[in-house]
Amino acid sequence: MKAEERTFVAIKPDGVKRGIIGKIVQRFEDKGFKIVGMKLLQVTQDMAAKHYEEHKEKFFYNRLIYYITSAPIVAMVVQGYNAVESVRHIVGATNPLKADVGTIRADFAQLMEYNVVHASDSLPSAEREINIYFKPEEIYDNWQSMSELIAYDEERYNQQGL
Ligand code: 3AN
Repeated sequence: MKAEERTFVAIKPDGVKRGIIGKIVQRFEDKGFKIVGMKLLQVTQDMAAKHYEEHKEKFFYNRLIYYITSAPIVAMVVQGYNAVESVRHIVGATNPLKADVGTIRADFAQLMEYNVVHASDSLPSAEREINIYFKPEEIYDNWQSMSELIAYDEERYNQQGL
């Protein structure tokens, strides 16, 4: 069953400071995903608390809030088939040591506390997180990506009754 989804991805302060924004964005573009929202922004204390509310009681919570607000992030809305699960595959396990080679965290990160990217872990989380970082009018889906135009010609298949 083909399902187009939207997920939230953030290049965290360590990724921005290391100058690897382009390399990370490239991974999602290479996969054929459509980036329908993207901006550099400074996460406020309020946004950070909302984003990480599930970790409020964890021992690493204060460091997590400090880290995510320590420099700007690049926030993205990434759209495509099974985007939530697929993007998590590309990102890799939370602990870079356990992440599969070829994933962003395995290839670019050493420590769990500085693991370069965030990606939503479920469709409800994606919706919640997109709403923290984006207004509806900041998401642009009124254009066709190369994958939509050329590679995934669903319309033609449907026209032919295939
Ligand atoms: P993910 O980012 O893979 O969804 P979460 O949501 O469990 O992982 O954790 C959010 C962030 O909290 C991680 N990216 C990492 O920076 C930090 N974190 C998670 N678990 C730990 C831990 N055991 N020790 C230190 N930091 C952690």
